[in-house]
Amino acid sequence: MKALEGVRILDFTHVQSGPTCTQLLAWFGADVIKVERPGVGDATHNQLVDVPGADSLYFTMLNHNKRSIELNSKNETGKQVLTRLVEECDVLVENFAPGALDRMGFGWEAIQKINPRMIMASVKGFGPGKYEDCKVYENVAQCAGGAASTTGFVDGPPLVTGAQIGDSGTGLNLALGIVTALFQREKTGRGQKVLAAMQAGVLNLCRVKLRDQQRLSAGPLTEYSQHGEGIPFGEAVPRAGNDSGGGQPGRILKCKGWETDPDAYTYFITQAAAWPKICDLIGKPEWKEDPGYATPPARLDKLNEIFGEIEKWTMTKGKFEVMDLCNPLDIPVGPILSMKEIAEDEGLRATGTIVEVDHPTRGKYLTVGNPIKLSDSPSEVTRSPLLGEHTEEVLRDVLGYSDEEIHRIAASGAVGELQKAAE
Ligand code: CAO
Repeated sequence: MKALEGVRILDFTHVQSGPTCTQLLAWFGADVIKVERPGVGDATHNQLVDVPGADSLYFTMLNHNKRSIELNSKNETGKQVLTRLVEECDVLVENFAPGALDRMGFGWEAIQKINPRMIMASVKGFGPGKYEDCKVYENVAQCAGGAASTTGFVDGPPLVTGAQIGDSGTGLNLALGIVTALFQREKTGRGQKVLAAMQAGVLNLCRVKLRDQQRLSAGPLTEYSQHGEGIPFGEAVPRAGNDSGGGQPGRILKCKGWETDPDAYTYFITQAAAWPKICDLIGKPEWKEDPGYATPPARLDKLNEIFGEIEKWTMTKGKFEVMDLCNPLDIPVGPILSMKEIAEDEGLRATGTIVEVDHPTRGKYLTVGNPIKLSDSPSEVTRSPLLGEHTEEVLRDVLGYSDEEIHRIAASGAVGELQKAAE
């Protein structure tokens, strides 16, 4: 028994943000039926292809545990099939460009008429307002949500981050919105509309920067390295390099081998409680009592000097050695792990955070597993579907069409070639 067993999702998502959400719901046991345009499908099937003729990793890594049905939602017969799907499903999830669903004839009003219990969940770039009609991709959301202006170094341009906070981050928000709406439906019997805007999702993750924006009016942000460096603050929160976001100063420091290994670095936090042990470890015991260094406020204008001294020590050690030496002393540090190291990490495989999946056309590949572990709802990762692999199965088993009706639907051009499903 899985947590969301019995919940049926009409998955109209594509690219990354929406598919992240429905993949998560599938991992929790929902029956996710991905609707794809006949012969075309989600654009990511053919993006960043590494194995010619096979679905790309971009597609496979976002669409595990789902079924795929090819359906032309603009064809009259296709609309009838889609109407039946709306009747049979609990949730419709979509991340089309604004207005696309209305143009298909399946906007919120229409959906409610067909199935008042249906939850209609959407990812959009922006919420209601002046940008609501815009198409949006990950990096646009990172820029519009405040992440880019606060990422990077104070003397450099804004930067986007490799973590897909706009797409995958918003997919997580949408999944929470959906299960919350399902919970409420238990009491009201009604569906509702769920909206997760990417700009709002990114801003939500950048709340500490909105905090700092307001603190600026009370004076300089003393925990930012630029304060100790004598660089004045402007009107907006500046980029803070690798400073930690909280009140415990931290930096990325070089470790042994940094000259040739781009990831031979560690994150090092000078947590106040660990200060005496840090002083002993790096050979600066005199800093424990020296009033210029003994308290956190006294250290704020000397962070460059302090981290310079700590780095002299970390440069004599490997990044894992730093961890081994600091952890027993409760000094918070973290090695900078490369994707290669993460891919090879046995611990991550043991917990199912990274899993190996077999695929009929591309063979074995690695993917991320469910990052959320439920003790009573195991989630194993099964391969992504081929385009239209389950068209016939869904028409027959979910919608109850007879063989004759299925052939009539196929002849109308509403679905892809049926023999594909039979192969
Ligand atoms: N049958 C028939 N038509 C279909 C179909 C189907 N099964 N599935 C999709 N379509 C049609 C849509 O109806 C739409 O047609 P119209 O423009 O005529 O209404 C068309 O395909 C294209 O949809 P789209 O505009 O959503 O796709 P796009 O590639 O042009 O834009 C994106 C992609 C992501 C920019 C846009 O969908 C968007 O802004 N989405 C919301 C924000 C979002 O999720 N962004 C993150 C994406 S991940 O990086």
